[in-house]
Amino acid sequence: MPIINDIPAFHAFLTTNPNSRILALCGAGLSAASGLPTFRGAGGLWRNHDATRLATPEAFRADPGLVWLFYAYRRHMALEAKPNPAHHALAALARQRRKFLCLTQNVDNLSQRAGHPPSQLRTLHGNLFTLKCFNRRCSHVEHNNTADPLVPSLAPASVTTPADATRPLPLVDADVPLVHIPASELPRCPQCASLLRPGVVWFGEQLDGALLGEIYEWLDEGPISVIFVVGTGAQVWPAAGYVQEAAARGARVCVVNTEVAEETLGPEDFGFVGDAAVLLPRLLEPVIGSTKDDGTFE
Ligand code: BJW
Ligand code: ZN
Repeated sequence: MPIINDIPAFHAFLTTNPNSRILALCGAGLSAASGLPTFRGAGGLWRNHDATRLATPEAFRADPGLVWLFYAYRRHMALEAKPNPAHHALAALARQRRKFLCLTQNVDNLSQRAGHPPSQLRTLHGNLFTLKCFNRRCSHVEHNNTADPLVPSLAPASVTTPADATRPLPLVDADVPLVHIPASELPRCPQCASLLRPGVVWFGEQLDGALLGEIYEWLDEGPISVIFVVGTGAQVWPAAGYVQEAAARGARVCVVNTEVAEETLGPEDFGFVGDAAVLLPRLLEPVIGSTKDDGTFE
């Protein structure tokens, strides 16, 4: 039986391994307390929508306006959101423990905004605020573009009136008619005039090879004491594979999620059921200290 919701047991484990290597694999649930929806499950972005119509190169080729509307909305939501105590706790852990590496599948930039040291953060699926040229022969990339709206035709995705505040993403709300945005009104590459695309990794696309190489180098540097699996369904590859990779290097798995499938955990593993924004600061308290009113740690 895994160890479920036993914070003192986890604290004892953490403090008896002060110099060990720690890995985290994070997903959309990490940002749920910041008000950003997850992908799958109740309230998920893809609940009423076929993900392959929005997050594949084929979808972009077929209707770049529809895909851009989806990402323009996500950019707007992420810009309005603030990092939550879970992002801050992981950033504080990184500052305290140089041997901690955080792999995030999230593209919302919230870990970066929480001050997570860049050398200890790997963004597996890219970033909403990176723009890339869709033309494979062109190498144009722009980082940290936070313009909102990006172009006038994407302005509808940025509208957040009080009446809209509780509305789901227009694309998944069947009552909101979809507007067709012609390609001529979408963001264009300054180098070759092809369409720009969001700098995220879509289904069927390879993750950045250099980034994967760096992660394997880190994995192979030695044993790992624990892998935190935070707010992710761990269903998407290759990200999900890092849980097994860490376990194969000795790591105990520590799942922090509103839903924990106990049967997937080993007898030495930990499961904590609840909001990552509440649990992570408590779980990490022996290393990062207790939370102060301003959200930092002492
Ligand atoms: C809370 C909470 C709270 C809620 N607190 N918790 C090997 C085997 C099988 C399939 C494949 C394979 N290799 C490749 C594939 C195909 C594919 C894949 O994995 N498919 C699976 C679905 C089966 N993978 C790929 O295509 C990848 N490319 C690749 O491998 O290239 C080589 C290759 C290509 C083709 C064939 C073979 C090899 C690329 C994957 C890219 C994924 N991209 C997306 C979109 C990014 C852009 C965007 O954001 O729009 O990334 S998909 C989407 O899923 C997004 C996420 O990062 C990712 C993971 O989702 P996540 O974060 O886990 O979210 P949810 O919603 O699933 O879960 C949220 C969790 O939080 C839940 O558990 C909740 O309970 C919990 N939660 N509130 C704590 N408050
Ligand atoms: Zn270009």
